[in-house]
Amino acid sequence: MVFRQRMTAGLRLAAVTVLMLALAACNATPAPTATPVPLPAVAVDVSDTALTMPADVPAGLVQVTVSNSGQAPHSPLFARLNDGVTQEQFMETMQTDQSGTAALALVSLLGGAQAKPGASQQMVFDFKPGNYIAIDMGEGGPTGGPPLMANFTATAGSGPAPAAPVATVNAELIDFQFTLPDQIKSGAQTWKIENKGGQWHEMGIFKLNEGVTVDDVMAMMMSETPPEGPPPFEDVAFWAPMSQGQHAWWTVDLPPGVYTVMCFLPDFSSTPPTSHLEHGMVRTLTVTE
Ligand SMILES: [Cu+2]
Repeated sequence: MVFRQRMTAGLRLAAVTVLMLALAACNATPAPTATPVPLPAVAVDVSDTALTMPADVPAGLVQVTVSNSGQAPHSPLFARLNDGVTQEQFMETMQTDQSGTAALALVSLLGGAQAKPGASQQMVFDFKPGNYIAIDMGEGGPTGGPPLMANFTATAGSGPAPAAPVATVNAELIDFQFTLPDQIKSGAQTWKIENKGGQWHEMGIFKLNEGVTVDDVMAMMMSETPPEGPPPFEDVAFWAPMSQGQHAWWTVDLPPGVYTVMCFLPDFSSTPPTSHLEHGMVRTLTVTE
């Protein structure tokens, strides 16, 4: 009797051991997961004389890499033409309308990152189907001839949608403030930029020289007379104007330091238009090791 009980207990133990081993084996095998859909990639090349990119891009989330092969910094701005607006109409309006407000009414601006000479920038846009322009006012602007432009069309596909990038920094643009963390880590960070305001906004990111304050920079920017000597800050990064309701992701790599973020765009609701900077659209950002 005692022997039988022992044997039964032994069998039970064996059964439990087998079951545990089986469970362990199950845990060791990764559960099947859906293969992540990679973001479609679009390459944009900008030089001092041309802006080239594919004429057709997928609608939805698209990773855009802007590479600058020129000698000057370039900031291609991506814009969706409102439904029914042609590129010719937009160009004509831009040339005839000095203030720029009529041309602006024809498009939604998605922004875009400035690429320094020989460098590239990565961003992710969420393209609604439609017709777009990429326009660079940089060296081709007021002093250097006509702006550089490319047209493209975003068409919806039938495949599964890629997942949105995971942001490590959230940047919200409102009238007239930046909502940003006080501190971020150095190295490549994915910023999600959202314009939650009622006006257009941009981000100029400047690294302050040792001992320079935001007030010093503000005084310099507001000054009527151009300052003498080199500026007390470094123009590190720039995100081009973005219309209200738009969002995008941008991979920004900032070295440690103290930065100021500013928006210089005009507020067309005031007469004469005052800059968003004058409305207080300035923010200090510290980048730590
Ligand atoms: Cu602004």
